[in-house]
Amino acid sequence: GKNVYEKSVDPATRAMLLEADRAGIETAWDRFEKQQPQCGFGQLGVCCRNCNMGPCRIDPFGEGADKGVCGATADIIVARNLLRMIAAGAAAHSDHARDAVLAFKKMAEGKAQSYQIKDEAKLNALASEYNISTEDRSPEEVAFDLANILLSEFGKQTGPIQFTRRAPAKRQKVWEAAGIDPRGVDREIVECMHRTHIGVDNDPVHILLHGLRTSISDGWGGSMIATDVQDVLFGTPTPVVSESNLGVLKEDEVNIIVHGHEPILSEMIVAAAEDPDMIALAKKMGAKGISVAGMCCTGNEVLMRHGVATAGNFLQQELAVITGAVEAMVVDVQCIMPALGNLSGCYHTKFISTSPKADFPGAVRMEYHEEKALETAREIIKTAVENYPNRDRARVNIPKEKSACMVGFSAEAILGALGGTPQPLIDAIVSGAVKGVGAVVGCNNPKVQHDYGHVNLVRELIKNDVLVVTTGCNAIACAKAGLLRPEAAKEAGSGLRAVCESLGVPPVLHMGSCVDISRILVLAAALANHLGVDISDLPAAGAAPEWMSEKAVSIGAYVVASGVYTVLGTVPPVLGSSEVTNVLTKGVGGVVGATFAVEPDPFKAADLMIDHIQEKRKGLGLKS
Ligand code: NFS
Repeated sequence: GKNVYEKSVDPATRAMLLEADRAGIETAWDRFEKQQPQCGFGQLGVCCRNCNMGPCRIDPFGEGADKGVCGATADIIVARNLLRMIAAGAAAHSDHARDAVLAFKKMAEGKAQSYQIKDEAKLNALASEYNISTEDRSPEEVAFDLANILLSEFGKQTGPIQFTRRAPAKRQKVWEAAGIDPRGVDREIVECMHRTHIGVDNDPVHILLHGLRTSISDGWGGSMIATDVQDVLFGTPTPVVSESNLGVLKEDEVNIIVHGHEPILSEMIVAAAEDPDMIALAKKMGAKGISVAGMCCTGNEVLMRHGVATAGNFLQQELAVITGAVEAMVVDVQCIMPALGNLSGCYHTKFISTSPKADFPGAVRMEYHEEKALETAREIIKTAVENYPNRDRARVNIPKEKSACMVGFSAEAILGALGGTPQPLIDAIVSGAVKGVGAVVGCNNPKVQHDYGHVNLVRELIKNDVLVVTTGCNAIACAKAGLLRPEAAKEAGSGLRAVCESLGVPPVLHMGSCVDISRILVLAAALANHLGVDISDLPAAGAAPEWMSEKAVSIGAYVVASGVYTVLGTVPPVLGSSEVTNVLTKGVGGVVGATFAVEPDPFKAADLMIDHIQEKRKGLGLKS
């Protein structure tokens, strides 16, 4: 197998992988190795299990079966499978959004006392977007109306979804012309499942167009709703300084990790951890205090809003437990490895699952409901604190690595830093000091060296004066590599460096969790509208160097559907169909003005993005 150096570029990760070996503990990397060789049919996307005449698979070498029992070709099977991935990803983001809105509604009704309206200005801005009157009404009354109208976006039968109107008018026309302007969030997802049932939609292009429509209902629908409601409830992020990597775990404090995606609970955990009674209890148990750290996107949510340190990204979740210093791993939904159950059993860590939707083997269930949010959070903290005496000192091994980071760059914060208008950024782009914007996002994947693609792609972009905006596990990789510090401007080209130094910001701006890619869309729309062009005209490109989740597939689709060329670092399961591959890498450009590319080498991926940015600069009449 690979050695720890080949597995990750992150020193803390390498240290913990060595520790895992010493302790005889398996991780995702070991399980990945046991899966080798992975199924070639699956990799190409040519197996179909959508009905019980199958499973069917197409022979990629053209010698065996070239059709499934129903007659579906490789093109049909690959397209259908991709559509189901988009459906699952859009469902995950949008169902998260639904729960955020339901919590928001309960707050408005006075049924969820733990929550308040933290950003009234944003509440009012959203109300005016929806023509909800704010005059002579309490914020809660406004919030109640807003909650109901946001909830209706999910079940709408005819469009438009209101937030899609935030896209430039030209973009909306593109969607209408292609017949991919979404009608309702749930409707599009349900239709994916219907179309991919045996004997329904069997035209690959027609299937893929519905994939774009569904993904738009995620990016400009579900994800955007999640971001905005969470901002109203918990505050819109503003720049804040924090720390990242496993070194944020404390030798002498109760360590609680919040992992998953929904800030609805993690916000309460962060609040409850500051309760003097809880801190007193921790001291009674022999700890110096209580320390909360984040993981994955729920970590990003509390990092962005409160500067709560992040312990790491997706592939580090098991490693956190292996430090032997985590009293509780508290999870909600998404990107949580079921392996954590067994693993926690080998340590003193309590693996606590909280979502009514997500149970795990080996987890202690402490189900969480909005009505009693803070109460449940307190119980969880108490469980963690009381677990502190069970920590086995001999097995504690916290890597020392941690890096400072400046985070909290919501679209509002970025525009604020620019003086309330995108004009200074546009000026910098026009002058060529900043060549363009690169959006780098997405997961970790043991198929590739952990964080290698993330960090190298971003470094290469900033070196070439491309301002980077980041979310998700890429943002955490950048934080750990020191790229989210204002001093990282030294690694940027001279033009970008000067711009960052004058503003005191890093060359890589952390915009949040994966649902917060909606913030990137809002920023792109602001730039395009200010210039009077479409998003597809902007000198901008996207990338997901280490993606793995179905959510990432939906994201890739809506970023392309929004007009942004996107480079994937791991190969999607579509190569079994030359038609689907051609549509994604070429044909879709004629429909939405952007395409996908696949390039595992981050240096070559950066070149592709920079070339694209230069081409768009030329289109706008800007010098290269
Ligand atoms: Ni995005 Fe966040 Fe990470 Fe990937 Fe998972 S945590 S929602 S899906 S793995 S970036």
